[in-house]
Amino acid sequence: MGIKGLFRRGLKKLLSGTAAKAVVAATAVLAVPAIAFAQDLVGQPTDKSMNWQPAATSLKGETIWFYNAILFPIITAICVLVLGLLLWIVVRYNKRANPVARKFSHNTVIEVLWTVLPVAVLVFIAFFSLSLLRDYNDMPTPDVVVKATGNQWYWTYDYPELGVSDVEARLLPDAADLKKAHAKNIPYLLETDNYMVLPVDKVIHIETTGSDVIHSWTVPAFGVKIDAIPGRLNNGWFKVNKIGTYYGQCSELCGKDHAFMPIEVKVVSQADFDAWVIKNGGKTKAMLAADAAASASSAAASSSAAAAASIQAAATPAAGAATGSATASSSNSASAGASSSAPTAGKTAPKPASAPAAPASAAAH
Ligand SMILES: [Cu+2]
Repeated sequence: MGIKGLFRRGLKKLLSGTAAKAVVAATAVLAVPAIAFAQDLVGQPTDKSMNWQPAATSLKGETIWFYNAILFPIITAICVLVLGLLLWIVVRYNKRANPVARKFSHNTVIEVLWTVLPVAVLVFIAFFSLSLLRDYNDMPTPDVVVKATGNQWYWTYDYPELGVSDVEARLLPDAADLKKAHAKNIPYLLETDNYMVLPVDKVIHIETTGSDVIHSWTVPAFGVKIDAIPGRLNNGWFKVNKIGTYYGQCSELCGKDHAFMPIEVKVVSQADFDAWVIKNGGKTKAMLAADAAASASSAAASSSAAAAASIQAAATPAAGAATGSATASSSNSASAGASSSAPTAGKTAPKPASAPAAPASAAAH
């Protein structure tokens, strides 16, 4: 983040300079849809809008910044330069303006320039592109793991850690009909019967796979597009910073109903998410932690009971030895039994069972 942050600050300073202001203004005119940006719907396409969907994750925010601040000005500058050169040649060197053409080949300066400049432009882009790519791959510790399986032609969602499975999401029949969708005020070809539910402001680890052919789980507002490939588990992460409903579509041509397997994600508060998990037969993180604590304490109790039993087992032949009736072989087997149960008891319970075995042999004297 350090170098990139510095670079960004430098670039922003540069962009605030008067000389660059004209360029920025020209860019702004070309990027007219930016005006419509404020009214853009969250998580879904907006009529007559041309720009990116508003970002709901930091990754998407970075992606939009990368495009608007780095790629778009470079693309615009190169297009203007090439168009200008073409127009110049058309006007200055046409048959009328330049009847006798000069005949020469090679110009070392120009050849070096048109080799070095594109390389420099690509290296400049790569600097930001690779750092963005690193942010995509540098996954923080996830709060929720969700698996999306692409099927012809619907999505299945599982929450392996929380015990929620087989949430099948299909296109809502009314959303498949333009008139009905408009009448019900639901987005055409995007609304599903079930959906992926996620908590807000939490790191989501998404895993994708396909059950038949290759699909792609894509939600533009999250800046996430991950192929769902049969036999593979692809993964990515995101953290949604706003409660709401977000829509996406399968983005890998997967068959005749490829256009009819949309993605709907409801991002809710942690409390609502927990309630949804319980309603769907799963357990919340808090419940799982309580379960783990309970099973750990019962395991500790049973292991301490085992330890007590082994103490008794060790003590019994010792008592026999004290009376002189125990043979050497019986005391051997008893101590072997005590030592075999001791390590397992020692792992979970702090009470070691091997200690009392010593007094047993001492008592034999
Ligand atoms: Cu698909």
